[in-house]
Amino acid sequence: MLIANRGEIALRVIAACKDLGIPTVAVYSEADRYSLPVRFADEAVCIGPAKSARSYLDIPSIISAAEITNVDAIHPGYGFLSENARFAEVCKESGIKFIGPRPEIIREMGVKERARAIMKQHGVPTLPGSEGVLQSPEEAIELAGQIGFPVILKASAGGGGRGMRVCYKAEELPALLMQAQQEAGAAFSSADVYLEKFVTRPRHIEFQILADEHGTVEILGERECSIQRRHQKLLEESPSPALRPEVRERVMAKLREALKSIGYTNAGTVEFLMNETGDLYFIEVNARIQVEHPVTELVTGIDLVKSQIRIAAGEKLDDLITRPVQPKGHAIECRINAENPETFAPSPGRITALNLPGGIGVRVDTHAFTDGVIPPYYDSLVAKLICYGADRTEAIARMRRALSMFIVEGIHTSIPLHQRILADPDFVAGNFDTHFIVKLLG
Ligand code: MV4
Repeated sequence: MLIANRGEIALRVIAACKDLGIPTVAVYSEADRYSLPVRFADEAVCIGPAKSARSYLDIPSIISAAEITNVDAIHPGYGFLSENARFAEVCKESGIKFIGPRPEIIREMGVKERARAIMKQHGVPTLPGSEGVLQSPEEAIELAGQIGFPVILKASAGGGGRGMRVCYKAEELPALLMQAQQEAGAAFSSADVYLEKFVTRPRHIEFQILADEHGTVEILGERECSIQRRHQKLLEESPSPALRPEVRERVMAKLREALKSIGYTNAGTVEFLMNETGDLYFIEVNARIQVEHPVTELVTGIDLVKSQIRIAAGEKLDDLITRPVQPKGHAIECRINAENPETFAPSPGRITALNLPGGIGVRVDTHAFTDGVIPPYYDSLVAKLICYGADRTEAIARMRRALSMFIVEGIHTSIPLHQRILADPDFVAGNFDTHFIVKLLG
């Protein structure tokens, strides 16, 4: 198998392959020549210069590397080409199994108002909003009048918060629509925009999916991802301290049916917003493994990456896991980034000293090592510190202990910020939403 990625997720996929006895091929840019994925894979191929557009995003380079090494499959990890339907299609045309959903599903889920319509059709709760793409400012005003302000305009091809505009009154809607369309066109080469009721101060909750190629879909509980800054998640946990069991059960049942009927396969995440009454509303589907997947692995005992590979090999979910999955205990992940903890400016460079915490209930997923370099070209994730406990209190205690024993020298990291979060009374009480970090930093 070829791993079309870098950093900690490339190592994570190599680990799953080693557990399965599958030989691996790493691909790397010139900036990653001395990285751990290159050392631990059975083979390694340089695919181009540091800039992602000419290496980790370059489809012909990656396919060439796959052909010369004669691999059977490609795992895309997260980011880069992981949700590129064209890449999944090229893999298929080249006789290489892409570890992920079919290209048509990736494409369909990537059109956000399509995904929304499909979920709605299957009884998954969605927010009031447009039927599809907005056709005119008049239509937007009419619709917003019916729904009630505030409303949010979102890029159909968007994600991660780009191309979004919140609107509080009808007079401002035409200008905001133009801005959203302009930004969407520039960023995603599609100016399509749709409209939804705006949820103020939502919580962000997502469900982990596994689905085999024989029609079986399983939901592995949820992750609470509200602790974020500018759409970058900082801390995730499972289960959510805010989700009522009856809401969880109802949404999971609808979701299972929806995904089954669309023929979703492999791993995926379905994102929801929670409003102040504790109800969930679908926002989007991520057709890939996510950064925060270890949180689910710790509460379910299921190796999600290994499951992805075995599903892609045609195995049945019932031969992989015991259903229904019943998560147990509590897990929290802190994303340790190479950044200045005050300014959030990236802090790439050489790691001169490193101590990784361990002990009971502590897992570290990292590509960092002493004298290793965090290059400036890619995202700043240095390590994921994931702690497990029988309950949330124990998971928090172990996270505090592990953070206090985590040493990274030579670069700045977000460890001090994580210590502040873990010390905050509202966080400890489970009382927070997506505005938590803004409030914390005051
Ligand atoms: C929203 C919303 C409020 N109402 N949709 C931001 C990223 C994109 N995936 C969806 N986002 C939002 N959609 C409605 N109808 C607020 C956000 C949002 C947000 C969502 C999840 C996590 C953090 C966020 C931060 C700001 C805004």
